[in-house]
Amino acid sequence: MSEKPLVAVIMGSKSDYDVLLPAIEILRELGIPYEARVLSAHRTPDQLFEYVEKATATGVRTIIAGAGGAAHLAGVIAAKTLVPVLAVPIAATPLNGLDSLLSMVQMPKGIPVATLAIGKPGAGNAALFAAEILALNDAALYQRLAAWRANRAQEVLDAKLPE
Ligand code: RP5
Repeated sequence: MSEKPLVAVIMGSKSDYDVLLPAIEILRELGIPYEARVLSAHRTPDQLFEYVEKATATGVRTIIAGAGGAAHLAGVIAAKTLVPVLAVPIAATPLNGLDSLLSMVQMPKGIPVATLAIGKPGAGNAALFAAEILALNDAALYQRLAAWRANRAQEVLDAKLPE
């Protein structure tokens, strides 16, 4: 997107991309400028901090962080900024995302991380949550979000079951 990003989607590995795609798709659908990056808390900590500092200084207002395993990505990002951090646990190990979920949701008091569901549903909801945050100060986005939700309701009402 060419506009200045309002949301940063950060993933710990390129292998997380597929799971975070629903977040990216919803941001696109709602017309929210975003930027997606692969940055790891343990493999590229310096570059991660550098990016978070720069992104938040230049307009990013919500950060979505997806990672698997001992997922400290969202927590270390939250430690470096007051911009809200929405975490998406990813099933990347034999523990199927429970490891990542607990790592994200069990942040010690003082540094909050808002943790969504494991995997793609959580990724989609992270984007919707980011949209809700941004819509508090953006009436046009609020309308797009309301229309998006109304369409989902209509899909349920229009559902046809086999005879
Ligand atoms: C985490 O380890 C990443 O977020 C990813 O979910 C997991 C596996 O990473 P790769 O080995 O695929 O790079 O840091």
